[in-house]
Amino acid sequence: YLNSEATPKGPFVPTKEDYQKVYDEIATKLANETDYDDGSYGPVLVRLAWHASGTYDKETGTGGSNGATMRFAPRHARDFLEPIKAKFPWITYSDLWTLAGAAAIQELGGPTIPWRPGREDKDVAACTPDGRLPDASKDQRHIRDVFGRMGFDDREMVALCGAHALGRAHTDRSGFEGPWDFSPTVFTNEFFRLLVEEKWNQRKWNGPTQFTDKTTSTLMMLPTDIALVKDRSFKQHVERYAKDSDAFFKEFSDAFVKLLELGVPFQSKPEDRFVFKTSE
Ligand code: ZEM
Repeated sequence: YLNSEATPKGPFVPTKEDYQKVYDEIATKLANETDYDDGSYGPVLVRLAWHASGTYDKETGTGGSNGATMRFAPRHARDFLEPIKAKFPWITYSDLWTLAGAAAIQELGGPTIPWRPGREDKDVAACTPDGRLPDASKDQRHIRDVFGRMGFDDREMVALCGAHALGRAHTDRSGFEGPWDFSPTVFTNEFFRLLVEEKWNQRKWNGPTQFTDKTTSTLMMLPTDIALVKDRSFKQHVERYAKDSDAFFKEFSDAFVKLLELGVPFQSKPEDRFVFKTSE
């Protein structure tokens, strides 16, 4: 064009406003596409961000969201985000997936999740071995092994598991079935309240061991969820979060921000994190 030599363009460097546009696009798509599960793709976006990040190993520094190596595994959430990646091709998958998890938490009524970019996509060789994510049929020792490997303490482990206020289990995915509470598309401390206040019986069915609430027999808990009230140290935090929603929101946010950043070699500082505006 006319002035192309006079106005050389450097590489596109996205600003906070550009990332807010990606956020807004995710929020709009979440609001428009309500014909999925309980009416929102939000929970499955949160799960994608968690799975992408939860492979981190602090000893070897491997795994974590940097790399987006999970893009080689098909997922509902991935398909939901593909058109957004097409519209904003400059964002890496690993940044997009974590941003989408943060956006989903905020859009579903949860706490603010400050977020910063800086993840790169790597090829399949960077994939971590299978088996780094937790197994729901296990107990508190397993929870401590897996989340300890990522560098979390008991308090953070319990806070993070509070994400099970959102979404449900699907027999065709994990073998487990049902939602954890009565409002699976709203981020609340209900998961903890139900763990403390409800009586949980083992469900009689052909599927894997899971628990159901005595009052309605419509909700479920995984064995790892029940482990949170069997273990004395975990239980203290469950009881605290059941009583104090503000403490849960604050401590969940801190732990989720940490989760999404595990193993990422940021150029930016923690104080440079973006706080995205939630949709009206
Ligand atoms: Zn989950 N999770 N998770 N989790 N999870 C499921 C669903 C969801 C465990 C687990 O095995 C399962 C964290 C911790 C742990 C979410 C977020 C987070 C399901 C059901 C299982 C089996 C999957 C299905 O069938 O669709 C175990 C064992 C965990 C630790 C001990 C943490 C930490 C999370 C985020 C911070 C979410 C949002 C869902 C719901 C997904 C959906 O599709 O609705």
